[in-house]
Amino acid sequence: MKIKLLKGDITKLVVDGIVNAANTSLLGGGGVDGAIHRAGGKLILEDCVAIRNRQGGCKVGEAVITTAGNLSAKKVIHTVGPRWNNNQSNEPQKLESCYLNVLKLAEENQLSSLAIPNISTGIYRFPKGKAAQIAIKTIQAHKGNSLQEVIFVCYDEENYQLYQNILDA
Ligand code: AR6
Repeated sequence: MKIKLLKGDITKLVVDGIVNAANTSLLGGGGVDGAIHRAGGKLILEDCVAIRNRQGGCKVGEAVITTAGNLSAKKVIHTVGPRWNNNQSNEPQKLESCYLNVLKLAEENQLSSLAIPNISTGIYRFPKGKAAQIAIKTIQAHKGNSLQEVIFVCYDEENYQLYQNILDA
């Protein structure tokens, strides 16, 4: 499985799957979540509402999958990252669990390429360096079956530099 690094807007990518940093309500929000719902249109929200009605949203560390609506992708995988709480609420384990559950859904749905944003490092304020280590370690440990390519998509320069340094090392 190839791992790539890109800087930019994840909603513009042509890939099988786009990962969203959602919240437990699955009803949208700011940051990358807002951008994905705006660009993907109402079909994504409709799927999210159906999942809510079935199972009552999505817990921290878990993931759900929906259509990608108007995006140039087949699916969106929504995962809910932990809100940083001074490392007092198992945030690293919860973030790792996000990546593991995203990979599981990607494989189950036979996706071959996946774009992932820097989950929890915006509004949820998880320290970026620590989050990058967890993201890269968890993705690198995965033996791709359907998955041939994972693209880390950084929106801000700080995350991009952190990812580049770890991936180059
Ligand atoms: N493409 C790629 N990355 C982006 C984009 C984009 N278009 N926009 C922002 N980012 P955040 P969180 C980056 O805040 O910290 C929402 O309201 C951003 O620079 O989107 O997990 C949800 O509904 C940052 O590095 O997600 C939740 O309530 C990364 O995406 C809450 O925010 C994640 O930042 C989740 O907070």
